[in-house]
Amino acid sequence: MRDLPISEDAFRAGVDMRLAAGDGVAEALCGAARDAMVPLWRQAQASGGKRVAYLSMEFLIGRLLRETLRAFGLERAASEICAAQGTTLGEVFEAEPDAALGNGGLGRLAACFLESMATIGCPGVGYGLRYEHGLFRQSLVQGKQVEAPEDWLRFGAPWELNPGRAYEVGFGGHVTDGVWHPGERVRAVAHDVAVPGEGGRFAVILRLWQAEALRPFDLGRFNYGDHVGASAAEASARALTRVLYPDDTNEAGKALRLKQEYFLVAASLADLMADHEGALADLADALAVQLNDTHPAIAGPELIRLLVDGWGLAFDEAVALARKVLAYTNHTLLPEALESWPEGLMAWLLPRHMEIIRDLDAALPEAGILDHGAVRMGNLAFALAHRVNGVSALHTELMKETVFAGLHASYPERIVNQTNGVTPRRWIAGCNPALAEVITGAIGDGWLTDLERLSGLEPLDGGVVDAMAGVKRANKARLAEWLADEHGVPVDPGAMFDVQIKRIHEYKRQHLNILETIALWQEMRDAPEAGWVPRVKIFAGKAAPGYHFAKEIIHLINRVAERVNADEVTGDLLKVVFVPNYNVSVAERLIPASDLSEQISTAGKEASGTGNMKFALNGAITIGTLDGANVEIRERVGAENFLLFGMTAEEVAARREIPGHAAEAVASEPRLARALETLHDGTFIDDWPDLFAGIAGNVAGHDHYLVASDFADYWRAQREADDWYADADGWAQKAALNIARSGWFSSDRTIRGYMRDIWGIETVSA
Ligand code: GL7
Repeated sequence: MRDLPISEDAFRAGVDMRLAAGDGVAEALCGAARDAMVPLWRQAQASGGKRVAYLSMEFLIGRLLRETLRAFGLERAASEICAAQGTTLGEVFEAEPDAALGNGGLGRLAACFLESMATIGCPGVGYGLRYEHGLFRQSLVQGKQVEAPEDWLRFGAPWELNPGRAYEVGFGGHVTDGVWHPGERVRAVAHDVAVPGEGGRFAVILRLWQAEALRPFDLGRFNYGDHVGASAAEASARALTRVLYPDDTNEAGKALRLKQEYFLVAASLADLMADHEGALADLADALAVQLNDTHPAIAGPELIRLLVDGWGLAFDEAVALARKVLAYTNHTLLPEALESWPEGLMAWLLPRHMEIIRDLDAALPEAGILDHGAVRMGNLAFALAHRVNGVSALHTELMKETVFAGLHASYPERIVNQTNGVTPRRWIAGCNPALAEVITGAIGDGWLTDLERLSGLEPLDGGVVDAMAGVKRANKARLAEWLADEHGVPVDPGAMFDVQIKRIHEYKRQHLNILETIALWQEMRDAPEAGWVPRVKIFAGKAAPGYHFAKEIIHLINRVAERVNADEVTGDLLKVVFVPNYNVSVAERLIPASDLSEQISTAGKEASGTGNMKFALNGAITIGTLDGANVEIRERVGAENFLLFGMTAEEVAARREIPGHAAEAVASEPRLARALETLHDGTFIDDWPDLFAGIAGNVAGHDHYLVASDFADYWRAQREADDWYADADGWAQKAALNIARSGWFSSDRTIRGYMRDIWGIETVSA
């Protein structure tokens, strides 16, 4: 085994130098840690064998300092440096802005994947966009979501390395005799962030493209007196990578978004082809390109264009070669999220690609690429991939039966499953170090890079279960303090912490949760002495700015919180908290302190979920439907350690066909009917009693997401949760079993699956 690229001494010297140069402590630590990675960065760039390029419009990386220091074993040295400077490492960690270059699960998965690749030694590179503004900052004004731009670069970019690579990317223009003459060109400039793996022996590069003008400043125009216009080209180019589209699963079919997608793809493929040294025929032996959802699906036509127009391959040969290189991951079945671009827009922005797409459609009529004047990106991605994967067992089966039924019939070998995973470095060791210590005490080192070793916690030792319960108590006490100090809500740390944190979306059914909360509050008020198990209901999540219904749900939760938290009758029996500005760092704070994990989507809608895995690994018990990876979590942790409720995907489909299903469900469930009343009788907002009537009308009316039909069973499961929690030892046992049996949900396992089944790549030893 090679020595680490940095010793504690070298690190300290690096920090000293930067402090002497006037950097702050945080900048000095980041800078020295980054410089420590330069050898790994060089090594990762020089990879000789086959490698994978992971193309994604989103990488939700979060903070990097804590993870980097841990990977290199530099935490102790860093703490000492902080102490000498009169601060603490914790404070410095808190000062780092979250890099939120993603919306939610899809982007966070991409970040976990890079870290896992670096840990297990999978040669690869991530390609994304360097959005100046990541996902918006959410604040609450009178309970309503207000968006402000997030500025993660406000302190500069201490993690970036400059590879000195740039490519021209064209748009628009025309095609003459098969040659594309773009009407507009911009430059894509690379900014690298090295993601180190555990032990700091290997790193994966995340290469983020920023758009710049070819000629940033027009001196002629300036001299002529047009002082603003002189910089117009720069402003227009910069707009390309200015903001992340803040939509989660709803696609906004905007030209700028398509431009962003092509910009990512064109720059990344140009970079990869520039690095390809062998014969063209060997391309697929040197390179695998993974498309993270359809967002980079224009990579298919772009690669064919490069091969045909640039390298002179015949169209059929180019298609075959492109397909050997490309693979596509589908992350959602929601119809509104399946990208499709009008042919007119595609032809205007990318005329040569549109020709190629038409040729593909003619050559592969069974693929259904063109449909009613639109390019269906899922079908295009499928047609040009040698493997198409879903992200949980259930989701993959549903893909075969629904969106891709026709394509699956034509290409039965193509669809495979790779159930998602999460990196245990960040999601156990980083965010819950005390739990990691208990685990190491029980089963020794090594589990962080071989998570299935968690099964060695069984048979459970009473002392270990108690220690885990103690860690949970301490985490909850710390969270309670933070909720009181930062958010002004005092809560009882002994209460059950019941947590739903994720994007706000009808299919994720935060409204089911808040309606159950209202019903619970009502029953508690009716009989406050009835021996209730105290609860703290915690919510967090952002709504897409244009998603009105999701924003109403946020508003409702906050209004309920205001009323319930001030209620002296229920007092500490029930508190409701909406934590603003949910991001990776907030998740890292909440998950280790959670008892109950809410995974309550309408069955068939959540492709996988990854939060569900993080909670189980931190000893929370799931209350959930048979949806996405919940199914596999339940199989592994055991039905007796999982609070199941609700209809199956099949039952959901059947139920929807029954006219009046919601009204019937409401009529047969007085608790729900009574809770719905409060949405238009002024209970939560007396000067505008009808404000939430829209939500009530939806649930009792059309109710596409079957909130009403699943309510009674959800209530039942929640009361079962109360009973379980009342038995503290029994709960601690179940929580410990969730930890011991969730080792399979490491993203290391997922990446090994991609390497074996999709990429055909072997690990390298550093
Ligand atoms: C998502 C799915 O909704 C989510 O269930 C899944 O865990 C994640 C990663 O595979 O991908 N698909 C999607 O479009 N977004 C997701 O989070 C935004």
